[in-house]
Amino acid sequence: MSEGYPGVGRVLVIIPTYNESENIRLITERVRRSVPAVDLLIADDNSPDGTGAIADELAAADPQIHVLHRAGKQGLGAAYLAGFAWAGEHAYDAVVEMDADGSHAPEELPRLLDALADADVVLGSRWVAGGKVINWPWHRFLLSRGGNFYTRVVLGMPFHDATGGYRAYRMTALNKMETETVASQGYCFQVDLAWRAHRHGFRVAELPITFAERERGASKMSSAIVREALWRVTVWGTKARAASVRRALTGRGRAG
Ligand SMILES: Nc1nc2c(ncn2[C@@H]2O[C@H](COP(=O)(O)OP(=O)(O)O)[C@@H](O)[C@H]2O)c(=O)[nH]1
Ligand SMILES: [Mg+2]
Repeated sequence: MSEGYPGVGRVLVIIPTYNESENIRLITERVRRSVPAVDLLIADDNSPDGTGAIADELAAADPQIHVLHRAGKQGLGAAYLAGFAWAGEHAYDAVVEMDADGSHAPEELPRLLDALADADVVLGSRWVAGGKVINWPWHRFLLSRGGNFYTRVVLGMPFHDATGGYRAYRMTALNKMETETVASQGYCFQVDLAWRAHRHGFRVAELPITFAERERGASKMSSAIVREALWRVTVWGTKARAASVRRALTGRGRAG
């Protein structure tokens, strides 16, 4: 068990994995080297390539590495929810979301955690000044820029990167987000949590990050994941608009 990070407390970095056998060793090593004070939880969905067994090996050799074995591929959202619950049971003060494939640089983690000292949620952002994406094909670039633009307009959130997956949350904030009602499975999960943080009025800091496309293993991005995000964001936006019209008609202010 680690001592904790100054101004934040005990931190658990959660890394969801599905077929990341070529990446899992390097990413855990980089996290441990960058921020020795944090603990790690690998949430593996019974990867056919044996990622779970490698994770067990890593955990056996290091008391700050833990593994959550899940029955099968159930999506990124479900893996993170299970990880959050594990963090709650083990009395962590904050959790970090990080991909296994090296896209999120562990070397940037101290900056995210420093920002969390004065925030409830920190979003690593590719699309603010200073943010970067390395090695992305044009269709991924368009999808992310387009998706974030649509999300900003439809939900009226001020964030520039609501779909990003490099984040830190205080457990106190996460516990208020009613995560038991989160149904989003794919990357829409990230938008869902940003939307909840926004509506709760939490202190959300958006920090520039450099996102590097994976060099090993395959992306799990699919058209089903994009479709899920599109319809859910549209439904949330429509509901929010209907609610504000109702408030206007009944003569009550936003606070009422
Ligand atoms: N446990 C679990 N992890 C997943 C699942 N889908 C994706 N991941 C992990 O989530 C992270 C991001 O996925 P990735 O395929 O790199 O997506 P991309 O970066 O958008 O292309 C990686 O660490 C994946 O292994 C899933 O269904 N279950
Ligand atoms: Mg990736």
